Order: sequence, then C-alpha cells, then structure tokens
Amino acid sequence: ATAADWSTRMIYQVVTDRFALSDNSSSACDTSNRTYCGGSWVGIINHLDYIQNMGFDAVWISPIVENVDGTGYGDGYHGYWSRDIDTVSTRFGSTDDLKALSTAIHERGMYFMLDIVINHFAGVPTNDTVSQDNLFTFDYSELLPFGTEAEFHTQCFISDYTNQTNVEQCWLGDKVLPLPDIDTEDDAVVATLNAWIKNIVAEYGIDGVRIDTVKHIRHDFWSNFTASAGVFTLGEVLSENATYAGSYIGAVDAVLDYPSWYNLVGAFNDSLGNLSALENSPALASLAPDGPSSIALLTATFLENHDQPRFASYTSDSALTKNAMTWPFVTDGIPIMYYGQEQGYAGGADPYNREALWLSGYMTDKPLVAHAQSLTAVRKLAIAGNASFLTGPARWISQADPSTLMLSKLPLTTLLTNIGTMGTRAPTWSIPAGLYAPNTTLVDALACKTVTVDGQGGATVVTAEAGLPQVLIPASMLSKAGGACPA
Ligand code: ABC
Ligand code: CA
Repeated sequence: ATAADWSTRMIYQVVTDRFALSDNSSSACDTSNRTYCGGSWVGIINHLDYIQNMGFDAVWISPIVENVDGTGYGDGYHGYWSRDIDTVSTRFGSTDDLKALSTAIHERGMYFMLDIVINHFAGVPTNDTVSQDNLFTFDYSELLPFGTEAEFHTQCFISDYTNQTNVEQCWLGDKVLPLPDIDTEDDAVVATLNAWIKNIVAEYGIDGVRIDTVKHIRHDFWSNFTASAGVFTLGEVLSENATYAGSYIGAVDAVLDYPSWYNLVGAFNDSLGNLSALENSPALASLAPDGPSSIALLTATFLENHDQPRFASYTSDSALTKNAMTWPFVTDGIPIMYYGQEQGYAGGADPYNREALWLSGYMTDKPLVAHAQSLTAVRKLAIAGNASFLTGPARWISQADPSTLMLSKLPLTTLLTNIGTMGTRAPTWSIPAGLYAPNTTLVDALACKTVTVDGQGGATVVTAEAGLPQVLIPASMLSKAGGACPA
C-alpha cells in the first residue's frame, strides 16, 4: 500500500509480547522483569475483533526478528535488539503464524504494518569490563547475516547529538548493552539491507513499515531502501525539533509527529499546560516537499508509544486524558493509538509502559474504549463527508479563553480544554461567523448533543461540561449505519 492508501487509515500499535497470549489464559506479567510475558502472533489473530471494534483499520506490530536475550537490561521481548535479521523469533510463534496473522488482518480489510530496525543490532560484550580504550569485544559472527566486525561502524557511543556524523556513525546503547551500528556507508551492506526489506515485505504481506532510528542513518541511504520496500514507510525521528524531524520527510514517506507529541503532552498533562504551543505543531507539514496540502500523507500523530511514559502516568484526570486522546484523530496526519491506552493503563517510562493487555480482560465497556470508538467513527465520517478533509491542513481558530483551543479541519471543529474534571469554571468557545452554513445543526460526536449555529454560520458560544472535549460535525453527515451518534 502507498502513502495515499494509508492516509485514510487509523493505526493501533501493538507490542506483540504484551498484547495477547495464544490461549485465553491470564498469566502474570511483571514489566520490571524486562522479559517475555508470552504474547504471540496467534494471540493478535484472536483479538483482531477487539481492535476492529474500536474502529482501527491498521495494526502496527513490534519487530519480528530473532533478538538477543539475557542482557543487563533483560531480554529482547520488545523486538528491537536484533541478533539475526534472517530468522523470525520463535518467541512469538512460527513463520506460518506470522503469515496467518497477515492473512487474518487482510481478510478484515485492515493493513499490516511491521516495525523494523536496520540501524543496529544488539550485542552482549564478551569482555565484562570495558577495556582501557573503551572498546568491547563481541562475537560478531553471531550478528547475522553480517557476521564480521568490518560490517559495523567503528566502536564509539553517540556523544554529541548536535553532530550528525556522530549520530549516524557512532553507536546507540551504553556499556550495559551496546547496539553495534551497521556500516550503512558500505555498498555491500546496503545491498544486503535493501534485499532484506524487499523480501520480508513480500514474504509476510506487509502493507507498510515503521522504521526505527531513521535519524541514525544518512539521509541519502533512505531513497533506495524505501524503493526496495515498495510500501508506505513511516520513520521514527525522535526529536522535538520540527525542522529537524521534517527534514526526513521525503527520505521516508512520513515521520512520526514527535514535535507535536511534546506539545500535546505539555498542553494537557496539567490544567496550567500551554495550549498555544500546540498551535505550531502542524509545523511539520509546512516543511513538506509538496507543501501542506500533502500533510495527511506525511506524518502520523500519537499520544502514547512504547518509548514514552503513558499519558495517564502524568495525570489521573480523565477529562485531560480524553482531551489529549482526541487530538490525533482530529488533526493532520495518520492517527495512531498505542495498545492499552483504551484500558486506562498508566505505566511510567520504559519498561513500565509495556503492560500485558490480557490483565485488563479486554473489557469493552470502558470509558476510553468508548472514546476511541467515537473518535475513529467521527474521523471516518469526516473523511467521507469532505473530500479535502485529509489534505487539510487543520486551521487554528483563536479563542479568548486561554484554557481552550479550537481546531477546525472541516467538516470537523474540535473544542479542547485543559481545565480538567474539577475545573472551577466552565470554559467557553465561540464559533466564528462563516465557519459553517447559516443555521447548520452540529452534533458533538462525543456526547451526541447538538448545537445550532446562527444565521451567520457561527458566533455560537459553546460551553464545556466537566472539562470534556467536543468534536462537532454537521448532523447531516451522521450515518445511519452507526458510528458516532445515531443519525
Ligand atoms: C533499554 C532499557 C531502558 C533503559 C535504556 C538505556 O535501555 O529498557 O529502561 O533506560 C530498545 C528498547 C528499549 C531499550 C533500548 C536500548 O532499545 O525498546 O527498551 O532501552 O537498549 C527506538 C525504539 C526503541 C528502541 C530503540 C533501539 C530505538 O523506538 O523502542 O529501544 O532499537 C534514541 C533514538 C530513538 C530510540 C530511542 C530509544 O533512543 O534516537 O530512535 N527509539 C534524545 C535523543 C534521541 C534519543 C533519546 C532517548 O534522547 O535526541 O535520539 O532517542 O535516548 C527532547 C529532544 C530529543 C531528546 C529528548 C530526550 O528530549 O528533542 O532529541 O532525545 O527534548
Ligand atoms: Ca547508524
């Protein structure tokens, strides 16, 4: 599938080891042990209903290749510590299971996104102590298909994130677990990686890849690699800086919108959060080679992932959580939700943010499950209701009340507030004249309450209840087929 194909999709992110067991048992999973808890590809197959019922139509799974275990930071249950990229990890099932997962996803009309790591492997040093010159010895023959020291960059840990050569050619990791950095300056190594991605996409019917550590490989590596992949490529560039992150758009199809993530968390983790910082968040779009109109194809927006503390670890206020969760679904870019958010999981930094979902019982009568359902439903209605919804860009409409923000991405107008559940006053928004046709009836797709704009198509004052967000859409666009609110 291409970037255009993906632009209408909504992605549910899964850490395979933590999402679902093969049987319906419920074994314990202590995240602090940093070891396998037993989740599998068969487990995912058996819980696709759960994902689809929330309205998601794409699934991103954690890396599949054989990892290094028994390190100072535990085992490679998350999949990011490659040992042999030509062997699929037996921890999560067989190659047939993985193919069956791909088939099951496709039978539902969903897309399959695979997370891949090609910047580095992981290697437990064979010498306990760092030598005088800070070098480790490794059994490079273990790291396949490469297997020689010459196919890795010379040992050095990244020490200066302002020096791009250092970022690209030194190693991630630390003394506890170095991550040997692949020599992506070597033509033969590059050819091996290009052939590898082409093969894995074909073998497992992959529709898109999430690429780890994109900023750790030179820009001009990516065009041949993404061409070999032949499907949508979504890159991870972990940076707060929109100019820097945006510079990788074009090298890969799209980047994870980390710059917005920082502003999103800062806006809603506290009722004193800075909402206006979010205004600049769609900045990535303006850096796009084809301009902002291609935004939907260029970024993917998220509130949580496996590397950052869960949002509910910052605040237990459910209204703040609902506001923050709303953002990715009503703004530019492809929305992503990380598994467990819907169950109210509140784990802190890695490894605590990787809780076993089976411990929740996959209950669907939870407030955030319902919230996710409403958000996916209203986004689908918006895509169906306005051909240019996806091309955006979202428009910020300034408001007098600093505890509120209004984002218009027609046909949706979203009203968010960080006043919180216990806010001592009810914040208000004012819909500007001309935003909608005169006398249009709008429905808040979250509470199913209506608001009718005046004869100028706006000027209506809307009030929040208990600090909750509202997503307004013309009532005429509600579908009788279900979704958001009954038509
Ligand atoms: C393990 C333990 C952790 C322990 C850590 C040292 O080692 O589990 O408890 O704290 C995998 C595993 C992790 C594991 C790591 C390291 O490997 O999942 O559990 O942590 O062994 C990707 C993946 C991630 C994965 C890897 C490695 C890469 O999403 O899951 O981790 O394959 C860098 C990379 C980024 C990477 C991230 C983990 O590390 O760039 O691709 N994620 C700065 C740097 C960033 C850097 C970040 C964190 O620090 O600029 O490049 O990310 O180290 C903002 C700035 C940012 C700045 C942040 C901190 O502040 O704008 O630039 O980021 O203001
Ligand atoms: Ca590198």
